[in-house]
Amino acid sequence: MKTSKPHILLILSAILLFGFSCKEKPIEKKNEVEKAVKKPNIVVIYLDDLGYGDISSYGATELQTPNIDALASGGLKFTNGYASSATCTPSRYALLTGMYPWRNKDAKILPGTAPLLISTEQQTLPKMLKTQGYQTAIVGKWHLGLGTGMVNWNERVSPGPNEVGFDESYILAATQDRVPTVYIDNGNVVGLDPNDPISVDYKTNFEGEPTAISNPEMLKMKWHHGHNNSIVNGIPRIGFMKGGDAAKWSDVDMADHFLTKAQDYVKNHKEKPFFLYYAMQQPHVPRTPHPRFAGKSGLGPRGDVILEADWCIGEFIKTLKEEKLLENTLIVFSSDNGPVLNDGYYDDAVEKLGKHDPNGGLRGGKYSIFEAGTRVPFITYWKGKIKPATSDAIVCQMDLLASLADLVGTEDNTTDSEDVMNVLLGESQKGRDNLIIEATGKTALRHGDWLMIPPYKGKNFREKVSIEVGNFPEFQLYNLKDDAGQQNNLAISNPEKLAEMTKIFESLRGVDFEKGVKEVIFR
Ligand code: NG6
Ligand code: CA
Repeated sequence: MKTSKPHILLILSAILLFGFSCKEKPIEKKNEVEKAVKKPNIVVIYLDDLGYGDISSYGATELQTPNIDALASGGLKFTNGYASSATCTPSRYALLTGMYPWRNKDAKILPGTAPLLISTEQQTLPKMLKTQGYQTAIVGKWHLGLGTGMVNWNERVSPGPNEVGFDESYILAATQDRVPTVYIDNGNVVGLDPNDPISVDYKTNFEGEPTAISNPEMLKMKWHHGHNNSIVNGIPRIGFMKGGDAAKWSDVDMADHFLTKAQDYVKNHKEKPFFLYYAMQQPHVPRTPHPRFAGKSGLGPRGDVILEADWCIGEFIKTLKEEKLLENTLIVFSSDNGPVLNDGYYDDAVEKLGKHDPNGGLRGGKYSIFEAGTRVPFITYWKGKIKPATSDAIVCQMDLLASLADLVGTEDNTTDSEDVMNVLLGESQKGRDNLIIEATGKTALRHGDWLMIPPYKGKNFREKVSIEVGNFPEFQLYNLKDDAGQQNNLAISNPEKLAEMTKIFESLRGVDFEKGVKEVIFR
């Protein structure tokens, strides 16, 4: 979205360019200008399924996350920071493209064999930054599809992150619980032995390959629902995979592995500004803490991997400091969706929960249109630039594209992303007026302190994961300021507010309830 504020970097550039243009060697001088107007590095640290209440700076008492807390206490801690969706793929789609995921019917949890969801023609956050001289990279979880159909994992896999704006990519294709369980380095499976080619299928097993059903004795982790296909490292996964033995990742080393990649990236890209999307895999299932962290939280593996993630973040920040990059790096910390305890494995997340509340008092969880689905920890940190504070402004990860465009001296008018850069820097409290949130195809409207959920069919309680997803046959209206836990539906007692909210929702979603629309789903 358009910014009204002339940008400081632009002005500086103009002054410097004007000054230098009068002198003799314009080309050399232009390089000096670029150096003088140094753009900040940008790092997005993105966790997977971390809840609003999962870190101590957001109220957790049973878990201590000192490194994330240092970002929160030294930066801006948002209390109304949103992912666009209550599941991974749509959230990541919105983060990278600046588009509402419900505009794309395929933006739903993808299998490991899904084609690339982002069109190579589409605007993306890394593409925008590249036009402004940035080096761009992703390290970690992708989950936005790869290739155009049948992927041959034994050749370079493309299109993928490198074709939508990332100069460099080191990823896991989908999720830690989905095959193929291999790292992919700029499109190539890492450590692949050509004599042991990889085949992947999400429908049928390969003859003779063990699964959780045929060979339960091979399991080190038990499945609860789903997750009963191929077994890798004793962990049953979603999908079938054959071959690629030497290339298979070690689950317990994954956090260290991605950390090293992220550290190496910043060490080796100091000459020009960089954008690093560090997409960590914790605390998504399967939760596989390194033995250094196993048992450390007392809350079972889910708590342990949160401690592990916090440690990784501390190490990563140390590297930025050692490389003298911290003062010139904007860090955005968040999570792709809310928390879930049992997401398909028996791993003590429920049994050892104790007093820990991953939701931080919010209703619902992952998959839910209630607040815990999309309201997540959201922190901006920039040493010496952002003053420590808490902000209640409404911000969404989808807004990073337009906001960062503003920061680096350009603009984006082509997406749903709104420029809230001043809010992310703590210079304004005026975030978004309206935000549509999404959960498994269902949408709701946040407007000011209010949240309106239209009627939805289907069950409210998703039994397998024990989460209320928010489906009710009537309209729901909550005042989140007075009722963060969404206990009092005011739809009947406040018809004026409901009518106002319904109108905004209808105009943003392009529907008309009065014309007999019963349910607004996008796939
Ligand atoms: C679900 C999986 C769940 C998780 C989720 C994706 C089953 C039964 N459940 O389908 O375990 O992988 O997909 O999570 O298979 S997300 O954070 O990437 O959206
Ligand atoms: Ca997720």
